[in-house]
Amino acid sequence: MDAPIGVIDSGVGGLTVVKRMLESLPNEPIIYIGDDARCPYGPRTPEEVITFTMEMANALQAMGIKMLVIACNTATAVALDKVRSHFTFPVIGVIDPGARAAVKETDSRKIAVLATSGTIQSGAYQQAIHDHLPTATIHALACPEFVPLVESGQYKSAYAGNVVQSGLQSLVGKEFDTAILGCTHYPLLKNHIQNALPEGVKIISSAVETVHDIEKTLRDCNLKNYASHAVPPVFFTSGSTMHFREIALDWLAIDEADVRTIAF
Ligand code: I24
Ligand code: DGL
Repeated sequence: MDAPIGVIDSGVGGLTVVKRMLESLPNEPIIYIGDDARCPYGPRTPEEVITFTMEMANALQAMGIKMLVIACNTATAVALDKVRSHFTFPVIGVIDPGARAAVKETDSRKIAVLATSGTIQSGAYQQAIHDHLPTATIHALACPEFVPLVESGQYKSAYAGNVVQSGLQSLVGKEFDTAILGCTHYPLLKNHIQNALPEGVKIISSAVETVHDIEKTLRDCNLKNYASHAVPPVFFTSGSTMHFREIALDWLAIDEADVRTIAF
C-alpha cells in the first residue's frame, strides 16, 4: 500500500516522531502538517484543540492517507476519540504507547507524567495508565515553561537546566521510578530532566514507543509499503515555510525538505 501516512502536530514538535519514523520505516511515504500559525496548543481549550485537529485530519483525508498519526500529546489527549470515530483509516495517538511502556518499566507502580497544561488537565495519561495498571500511583505535573524554553533555542544551556530543575520542584520527595515525557518537545530536555530527577528514574519518550504502534498497525491492517526505496516526506505548515524548513533540516539532519503552505 503506497499511500502516505499522515502525521499531524501543533507545530514542529511532531518532528520528534517523524525522526523515529524515518529511522524505522524509511520506505513509508509521510505527509506532515504542523499548525505553526496556531501553536502552542498546550494552553488552549479542549474545544479549540478538537476543532484544529479535525481540520488537519480532514486535510490529510483529502490527500489520500492510509493511516493518521496524531504526534501531538495535547491533541491526542483531547481529540483522539473524536478523530477515530470520524474516519475509516486507523488513527494512532502518542499517549497510549507511552503509558503502556511506562507500565511495563515500573517496578514500584509509581509513575510521573510531565506534559502541557492541556494534556494534564484532560486526565488522558492518568486514564491510560490506570487502564493498564489499575493500582498505579500517578504524579501528573504540568510544565508550561518547557515548550517556550525549547522554542527559544536555549534548551541545551545551563539556564535550561535551572528552568527544568524549578519546574520539577514539586516532584521532590515524591516516590516514582518511571517518568513519561508526555510532550513532543520534552525529549530535547531529556538530559536536564534526567539530572533533575532522582538517580535511576527511567524516562519514557512517547515518540519512540509510538513508532512501535505504527509498525504494528501497518502489519495488522495490511498497510505496509513494500516498495524498497526511501521516499522523502512532504511537510505542510500553516506558518512560515522558511522557519519550518530551518528546524526540519537541523532536527532531521537532512539537506533538503519539501515544505509547503497550508491555510486553515
Ligand atoms: N524548536 C521548536 N520550535 C521552534 C525550536 C523553535 N525555534 C528554535 N528551536 N519554534 O520546537 C516554534 C515556532 N516556529 C516554528 C516554525 O515556524 C515558525 C514558528 C522543537 C522542535 C523539535 C523537533 C530550537 C530547535 C531548532 C532546531 C532543532 C531543534 C530545536 F532550532 F529544538
Ligand atoms: N505538541 C505539543 C504537545 O505534544 C506541544 C506544543 C504545544 O503546546 O502545542 O503537547
